[in-house]
Amino acid sequence: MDGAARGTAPAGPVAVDRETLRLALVVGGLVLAVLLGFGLGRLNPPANPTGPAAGTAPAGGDHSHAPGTGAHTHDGATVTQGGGDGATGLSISSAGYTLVPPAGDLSAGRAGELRFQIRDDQRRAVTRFAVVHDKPMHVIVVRRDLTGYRHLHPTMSADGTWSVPLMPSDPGSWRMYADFTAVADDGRQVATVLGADLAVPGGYAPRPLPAPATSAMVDGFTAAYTGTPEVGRAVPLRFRVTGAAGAAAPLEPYLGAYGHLVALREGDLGYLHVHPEPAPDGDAVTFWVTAPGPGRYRMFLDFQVGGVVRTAEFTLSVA
Ligand SMILES: [Cu+2]
Repeated sequence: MDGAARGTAPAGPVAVDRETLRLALVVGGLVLAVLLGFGLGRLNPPANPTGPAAGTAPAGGDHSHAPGTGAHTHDGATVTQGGGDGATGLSISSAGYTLVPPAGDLSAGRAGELRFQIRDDQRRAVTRFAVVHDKPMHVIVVRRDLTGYRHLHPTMSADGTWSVPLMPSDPGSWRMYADFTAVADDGRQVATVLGADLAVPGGYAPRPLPAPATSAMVDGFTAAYTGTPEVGRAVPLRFRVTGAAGAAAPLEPYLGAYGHLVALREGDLGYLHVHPEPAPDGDAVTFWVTAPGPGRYRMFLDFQVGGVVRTAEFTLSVA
């Protein structure tokens, strides 16, 4: 079930009619899809029902694809996009859609605005997007040394121009990813991740990637995971978050999932996005991760505790 069964509703400029979306999901029997639908690269629960996720996968062992669907095969459906090994976001143009990058008016330490359009293959600005994970557009911004990660939700004006406030912390070459599902004239939905560089003028002093680690502190919380990602094979990573004195900090749903995990590859900044299994397992949340290739990655886990969203960052080395 790809295509029509994505579990998403077309959205206009003001985009989010959540009741309609919810109803559409229920009617489609795809309530779980919204938990899995946003931005799946090859970091997916295995579609193979014999896999260890079978017991907890959505009905049919399926999941929906939405922004971020990479070169990716299951259930006989293939979506071709990305860099050929499963990483996405490497191209400014893919699947008939082009990211028209912003005018370069971003400055380090100064409040600015990121603006862009998505154009179709006839160079028209796209104005119809499906709401996936509560939003019609997800934007990730990161400096090329993998610092300064931000996950943003821009708003669209009637002419299809997306904008969101952005204040880059430091000068340098930054990368933006637009992760969305466009709705074509004929209603077809195309999930894509497009990427573009953003220049922030000034001296660029890249920071080295921190050493690999399986735990990370943020605002007094510790996020830690078990599991060892492998190339080309889905492996479960089980994340737990603890607060002061090591007490479990229950994760709360955020944008329709118990966490959002983005991995960016050192060297080409290939983009992977995965969502966890729909239900937590005790105090752990499981993400099925398939590393597209060997190398080092920076993983960013957005999680919500106590109504506040935080991001834990981990360097991962895949042999
Ligand atoms: Cu988002």
